[in-house]
Amino acid sequence: MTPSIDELARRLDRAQERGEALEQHGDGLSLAQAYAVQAAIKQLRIERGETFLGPKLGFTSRAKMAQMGVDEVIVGFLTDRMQLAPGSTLSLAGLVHPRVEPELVFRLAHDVVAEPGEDAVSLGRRLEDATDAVAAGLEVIDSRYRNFRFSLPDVVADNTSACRFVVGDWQPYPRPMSGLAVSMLVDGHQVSAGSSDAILGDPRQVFTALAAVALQHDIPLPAGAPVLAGAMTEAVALQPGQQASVQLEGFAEVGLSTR
Ligand code: OOG
Ligand code: MG
Repeated sequence: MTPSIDELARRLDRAQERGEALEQHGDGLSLAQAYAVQAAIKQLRIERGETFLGPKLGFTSRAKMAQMGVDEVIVGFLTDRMQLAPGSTLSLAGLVHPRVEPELVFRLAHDVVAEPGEDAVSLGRRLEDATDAVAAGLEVIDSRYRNFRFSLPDVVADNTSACRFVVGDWQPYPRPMSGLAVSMLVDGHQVSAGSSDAILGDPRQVFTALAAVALQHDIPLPAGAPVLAGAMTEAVALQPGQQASVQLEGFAEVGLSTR
């Protein structure tokens, strides 16, 4: 028998809490069911006292799509417990196989609610108009599936591998965001490099991309939300005792340590 949405949510939630790897669900799950599982996990976390902050996008760059063999933009959720201050030390105990990746983070100044019948272009424009700040950031992702392998519905159900994130200094938005060089360093050595244009050809495209998924899967877009735009390079495995940081042209370096 196929497990219910609630049962899948409980299993994935437990795996996220304990850092356990599960078998993939494979083709048994539709994308709509996967977003329902993700929403049920969000509800469980809210019931435990976490605060929903905002959405994160995944697979907005070719580097990430190629690394993971997936080719559609996905959206997950961020909570206060996932956020770490810049320069924090993250214990990798209790994580399955964490990886780090460089992110752009936009901030919504006010709630954005879709009008009845509104399309993604219009909602995307309103999302960009609502954005008052942008920062460099990094995300620690950790798939709860064995060997970091999954189908598109699998990874959506697992909250798009979301685990922890760090946001650097905010700068006012609008500001030019196209063609900014980015590199990720681990212990001072460059481990990946790219450009902000890795995000959908131009990072401003994330607003329409987010709007499209938000309209289809009922994703809330609240005031103050940090919006992770999706990694600009492939992700790199993290080990205890490392220092990882992101250098984005025009922004202060932002990083974390592991233990
Ligand atoms: C899914 C997470 C994707 C991004 O920035 O593309 C993501 C994964 O790679 O496991 O967060
Ligand atoms: Mg990411």
